[in-house]
Amino acid sequence: MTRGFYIGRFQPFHNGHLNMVKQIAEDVDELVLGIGSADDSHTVRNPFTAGERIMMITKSLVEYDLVTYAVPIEDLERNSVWVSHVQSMSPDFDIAYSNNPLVIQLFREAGIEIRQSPMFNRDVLEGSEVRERMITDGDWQSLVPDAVVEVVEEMDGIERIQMVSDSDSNGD
Ligand code: NMN
Repeated sequence: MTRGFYIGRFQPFHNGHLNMVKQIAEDVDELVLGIGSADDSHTVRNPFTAGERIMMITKSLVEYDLVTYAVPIEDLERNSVWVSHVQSMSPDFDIAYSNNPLVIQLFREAGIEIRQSPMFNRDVLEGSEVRERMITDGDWQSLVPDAVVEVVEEMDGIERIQMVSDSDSNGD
């Protein structure tokens, strides 16, 4: 039995993430999705709460034959203890997945196997692209699973991200 750990901010969970989960599913029996920066929300970079991101992930993955766990991971001031913090919040895992250079470095130093994929770069680009389209009334819906459209609409997410973008104090 192999369990993976895929860490990301998932702001929002989009088709690049979904493709990544499908790719990781070929390696593992179970997958933990670590919801990074879980304590942040209501900013342009992190508009959605951990709970809202859990809904997006759970509803997007319900149709797939993979056991998944969504675990919120708050940010810490100390990078040196972040991997221990992750381990203290997550079910045990064998392989971590990320393309974030800091995340890769921290897991490597902790002696945990870390795999990256060229697709992760696309993820980062798509996350900011999805948020930009949400702010400018563009077509963000085609970049995310249908379940995410439903969750964002249910919580008036577009109104929120446009409001925090207007207030212009939290941009990245
Ligand atoms: O690759 P992304 O989508 O940015 O996700 C990585 C996540 O891991 C982010 O939420 C980031 O804040 C988090 N992280 C936190 C620490 C810390 O709290 N010291 C260190 C490395 C990564």
